[in-house]
Amino acid sequence: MQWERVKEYTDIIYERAEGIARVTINRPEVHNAFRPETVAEMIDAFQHIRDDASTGVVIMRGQGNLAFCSGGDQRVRGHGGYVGGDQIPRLNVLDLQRLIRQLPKPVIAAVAGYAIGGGHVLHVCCDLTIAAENAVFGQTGPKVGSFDAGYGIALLSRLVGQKKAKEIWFLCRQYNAQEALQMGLINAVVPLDRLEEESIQWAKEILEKSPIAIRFLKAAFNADTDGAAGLQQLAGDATMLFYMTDEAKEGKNAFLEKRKPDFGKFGRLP
Ligand code: 2NE
Repeated sequence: MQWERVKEYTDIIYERAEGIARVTINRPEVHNAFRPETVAEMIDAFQHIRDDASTGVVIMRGQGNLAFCSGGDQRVRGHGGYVGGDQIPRLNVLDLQRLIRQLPKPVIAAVAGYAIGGGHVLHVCCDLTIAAENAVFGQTGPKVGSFDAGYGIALLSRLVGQKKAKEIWFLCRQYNAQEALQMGLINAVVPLDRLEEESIQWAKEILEKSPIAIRFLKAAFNADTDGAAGLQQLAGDATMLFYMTDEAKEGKNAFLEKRKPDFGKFGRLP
């Protein structure tokens, strides 16, 4: 793969090749913990990916082999949130979680090393997770005085069931890749040196499929779990398709031409 840098950032690397976008958290000195600026850059990259018609699948990963992401950077955790250069306390990773969920393209987490704390929730928010044999999964919130009671609870419970999700949060244990696979937390485990290749293979298999079918399926999974926001996503996709029909165009054209719309010419399907 010839990865092309799409945009230059400080804390992340955003590349693309052959219909695949690759977003890498690039802070290996802190096991790829995120600060507000890291998250702002991720949001910018994912917004670009959303509008980029040439991209169909995203691979998200951490720099190096030791960590996918170790959650919020505890060095910049302040009073009421994580504090960046603008001195505003933020939990902007929650915005990123929603963006990953709402992106009309699958996001694959490629996990080498630790996916811990807020980094664990990020992989939970991704559509698929492929782990290297050295991957370690877990939540640390109650140990470090934090928690993510949104997707960190709702989605995790859907994946592994409430008893296991409570164990993960209440005991803050670490789980290896095989344990994660057994509990339905991830999709596959591969040797570390095959993680990249395997993630690309999964992405390519998705890229062979109908983009609109994949888009609707992702929205439907979200509609099942995300309440009105999930329904809105599915409904928005339905509107997008409806706008492509002659029937919808007749409504718009009639308004602009100041005439009564003739919807009678469109048949009604069973
Ligand atoms: C991940 C873990 C278990 C790895 O342990 P180990 O022993 O392999 O590495 P070590 O030495 O702890 O980490 C290497 C370097 O990375 C830094 C460490 O301080 C260390 O730096 P130096 O001492 O070499 O200078 N580092 C690692 N994680 C960091 C972090 N999150 N913030 C800042 N520096 C970090 C072990 O490193 C670990 O337990 N890390 C902390 C995991 C954690 O508690 N994350 C925050 C959870 S809360 C959260 O993410 C959150 C939320 O709950 C709600 C909303 C938003 C975020």
